[in-house]
Amino acid sequence: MDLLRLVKREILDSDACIEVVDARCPAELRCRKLERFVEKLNKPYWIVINKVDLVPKEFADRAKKVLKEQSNAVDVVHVSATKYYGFNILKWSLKRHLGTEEKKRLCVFGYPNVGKSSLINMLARRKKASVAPRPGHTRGKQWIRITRNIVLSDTPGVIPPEMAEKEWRPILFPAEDLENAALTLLKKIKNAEGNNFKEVYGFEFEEEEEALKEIAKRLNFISKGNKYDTKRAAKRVIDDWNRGKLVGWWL
Ligand SMILES: Nc1nc2c(ncn2[C@@H]2O[C@H](COP(=O)(O)OP(=O)(O)OP(=O)(O)O)[C@@H](O)[C@H]2O)c(=O)[nH]1
Ligand SMILES: [Mg+2]
Repeated sequence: MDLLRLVKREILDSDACIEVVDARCPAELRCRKLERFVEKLNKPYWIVINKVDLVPKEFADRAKKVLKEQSNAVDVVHVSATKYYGFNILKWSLKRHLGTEEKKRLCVFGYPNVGKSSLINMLARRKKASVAPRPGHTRGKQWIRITRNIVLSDTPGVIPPEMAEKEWRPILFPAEDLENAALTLLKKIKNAEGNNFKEVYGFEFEEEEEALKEIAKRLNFISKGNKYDTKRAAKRVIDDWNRGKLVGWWL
């Protein structure tokens, strides 16, 4: 499955694009290479900072300012797709720049788990795109009308994890080395501007490997030979991050 080819095809098929990023790490999980691809095609794009409900407002505001300065996006908008926050602001912004007459096709792209399907559902105002599907399930593409003249592709472009910085790949590929993924994520969270690690797991940590062992101990994850099951703990950490229970924020 060539995800890059698919996401590029989505972009080529559209008049404008929305790049979705996760509010917890908005700069690390944007894809400059694809932004440049869109720019070369002379198509306007928006950056949507999704999951803003998970971070302090001050941080979300700063992230928006930074992304506005450092990208050629038409606009950068705060959204919480699952809480229906930001819906009108995004729609107004799209209408202001795309007009209200000529028919425009819009596509959504972003790394796995940033909330592309949730955003499409919010914009469609009904359950259309299935949330948390595995990429690649086949279904005829549909265009969803979001304003009188703007239609949205119901098939988001998934940016291949290989396009992300190397350390992110195992985190974005759920099947890859989970322990390595969790250790990388914990390191990022430890050095983040803020995090809720203690709230979630009940202790603070200095060293990531010790943290995984402590999580296994506290959750009573024991493997054969009476050892702490750090693999299971790693899976829990990645799941908690993906579900938005574990939060850290950094630019
Ligand atoms: N807290 C919070 N969680 C969100 C928000 N948007 C999406 N999520 C959650 O993030 C997870 C991923 O959302 P999806 O919409 O499936 O993300 P996706 O980008 O389509 O993911 P893939 O299809 O795997 O590429 C789900 O658990 C959602 O409930 C949001 O605004 N706030
Ligand atoms: Mg999806």
